[in-house]
Amino acid sequence: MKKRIALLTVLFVLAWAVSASAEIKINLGLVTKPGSAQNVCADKFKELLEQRSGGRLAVKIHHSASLGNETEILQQIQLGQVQMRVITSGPFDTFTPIVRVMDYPFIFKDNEQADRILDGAPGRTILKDLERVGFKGLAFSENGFRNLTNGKHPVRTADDVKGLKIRVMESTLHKAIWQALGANPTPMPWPIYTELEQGVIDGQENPLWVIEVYKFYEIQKYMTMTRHVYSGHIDVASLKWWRTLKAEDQDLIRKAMAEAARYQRENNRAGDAARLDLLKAKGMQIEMNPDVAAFRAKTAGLKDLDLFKDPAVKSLLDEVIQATR
Ligand code: EAX
Repeated sequence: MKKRIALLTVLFVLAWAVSASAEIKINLGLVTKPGSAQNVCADKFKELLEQRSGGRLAVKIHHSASLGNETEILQQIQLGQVQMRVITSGPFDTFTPIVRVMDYPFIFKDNEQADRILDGAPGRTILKDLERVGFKGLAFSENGFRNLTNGKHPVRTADDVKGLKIRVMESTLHKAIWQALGANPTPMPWPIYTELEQGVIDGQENPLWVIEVYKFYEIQKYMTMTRHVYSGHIDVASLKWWRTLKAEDQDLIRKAMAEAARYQRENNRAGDAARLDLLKAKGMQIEMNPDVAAFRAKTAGLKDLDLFKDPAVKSLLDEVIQATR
């Protein structure tokens, strides 16, 4: 026992020594807890970057919103107080509207289409645009396709959503989606377990991993496989900080994050079938074949709203709609 404590002490001291001697220290902020999709990507990034730089670059992960909520961390990144983060794309849209294209309802049929667009020219346009507002966009990892859960009643078609108080991300587009569907959308930062438990909100929408990791099966009886939005993460650095780095280090970071993002997407997708089984076993009543056409019809007009009036945003949306037909 004593030996083990001594060994642990040595390991901690070594770990500190490594990061203390690191030339570049990177604080990476997350709002999610360990085991979450964002954390899987961040952990892989840390591992790859520290290994490849021989510890010259070190990453400290601040999870569970210990640095603040989504919007607050993005502001810290703009100021260069925090260097990096992995975050769901939704809350970016109050900083720049172009991210609404990737969160547009029912735009991607499947994972392959999402990869093709986000790893291709449209994805590069989105990452580049982020520089206007102080972010260096590096890669896309993912949350996955979002599904609706609620504690009131089964939802099969869009009309069943009417009047449900649904928590949405702090995103103008996501609020508009649920308004169009006839729900009563309430924007809130993450996490939201207590609000669901206390009935402040009736439901929420998120991919399967979230419903599992955050144990929503304890407090939400009904799930509907709406897959209404493909929810990516945008993995970013502070542009202010990025410009202080040598090209060689930028390259190390860019490559490590691209690889971590690819790893995380595969990891996330590989787990989905088992997650669905688990949620069923936990007693959730799951509607596997909702009337998606009805959901689509109610949200089809969103592209004509002011949300998409910026010409660059509108033209990228049209391009992606064409490319995913
Ligand atoms: O990434 O806020 C949200 O609904 C996100 O999807 C959640 O933090 C998991």
